[in-house]
Amino acid sequence: MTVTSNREELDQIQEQLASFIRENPLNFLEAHNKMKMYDDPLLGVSSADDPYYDTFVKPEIVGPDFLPPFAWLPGAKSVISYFLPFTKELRDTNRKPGPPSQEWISARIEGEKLNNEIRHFLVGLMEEMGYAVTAPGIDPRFSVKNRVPNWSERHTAFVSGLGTFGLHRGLITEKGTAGRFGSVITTLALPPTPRKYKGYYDYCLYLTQGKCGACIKRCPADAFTSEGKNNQICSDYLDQILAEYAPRYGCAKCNVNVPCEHKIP
Ligand code: B12
Repeated sequence: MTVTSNREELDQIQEQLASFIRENPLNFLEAHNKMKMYDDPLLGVSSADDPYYDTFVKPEIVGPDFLPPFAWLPGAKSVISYFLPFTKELRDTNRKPGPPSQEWISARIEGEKLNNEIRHFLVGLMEEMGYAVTAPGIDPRFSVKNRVPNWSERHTAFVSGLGTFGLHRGLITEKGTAGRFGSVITTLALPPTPRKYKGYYDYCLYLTQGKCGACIKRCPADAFTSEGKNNQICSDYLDQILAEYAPRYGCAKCNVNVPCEHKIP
C-alpha cells in the first residue's frame, strides 16, 4: 500500500480518536461539575526517517538521551502526534494572576490520565489494523533525567506539522498552546503533514518581531530572564505548588491570557 492511499486510514484514525475523547467519561472533571477538559484533537504526521529526528540528540535541541523513532520501534514508518486543546471553560478558570485554579491543577493530573488512555487507545487501534506500534509516553523505556527526556512530545509535534515554539517554550498550534501533547510511532506508512513554517519560533510574536511578551508578565515565578524562560525557576515554582496541593500541581499562566492561548497569534 502506498503512503498516498493510506490517507483514508489517517482520516479514520482522526475520526475514531475524536469520538474516543468526546465520549470519554475521563474528559469530564467529576469534582468540578463535570467540566469538559479537551476539545477535539489536532493530528499531525511525520515520516519516521525525517532528518530532524537525528538532530534532536544535540544538547541545544533536546539532548543526548533522545531516541529517534527507529530506536523505539524497528521498522517504524510514521510518527503520529496529537494536540489536546483545553476547552474555553477550563482556560477561563486560570486567567487570574497568582496560583493556578483548582480546575487547572485537576486537569494536569486527570488530563494526563486521559492522555495515557489515548496513547493506549491508539496503540490498540493500530494493532487491530495489523501494524506494530508504540507510544513512548507509556513505554517502559521512557525516561526524563534532569528535565531532559528521551522522547519529546513538543519536538515531535513540531516535526509533524503541528506548530512552533513560543518564548514560554510551549508549542503553539492552530488551536493555541493551552493543552497537552502525545504521540505514537508505527509501521503504518502515512502521508506526512506539511509544515507551514520554516523556523522553530515562527509563531512567536516576541521572538520573530520583538512584539508581545505577554507570557513574561504572566509568570508568577518571574522565570523569564534575558536568555528566555528559565526552566529551573519554572520547575522550582511547580514544586512549591505541588507541596501545597499534592497530588495535584501545575501553573501554565504563560499559556493562558496570552495571544497564543487558543490560536496562532
Ligand atoms: C521536563 C518537562 C518540563 C520541565 C522543563 C520544561 C522544558 N521546556 O524543557 C518543567 C518542569 C519546567 C516543565 C514545565 C511545564 N510543562 Co512540561 N514537560 C516536560 C517534558 C517531560 C520534557 C520537556 C523537554 O522536552 N525538555 C527538553 C528541553 C531541551 O526542551 P526546551 O529547552 O524547551 O527546548 C528548546 C530547544 O529545543 C530549542 N531549540 C534550539 N534549537 C532548536 C532547533 C530545533 C529544530 C527545534 C525544534 C528546537 C530548538 O527550542 C525549544 C524551545 O525553546 C514534556 C513531556 C515530553 N515527554 O515531551 C512536558 C511538556 C513539555 N510540559 C508541558 C506543560 C503543559 C508544562 C507546564 C505548562 C506545566 C503545567 N501543566 O502547568 C509547564 C510550563 C511549560 C512551558 N511553557 O515550558 C507540555 C507542553 C504543552 C505545550 N503547549 O507545549 C508537555 C509536552 C507535556 C505534555 N504531554 O503535553 N515541563
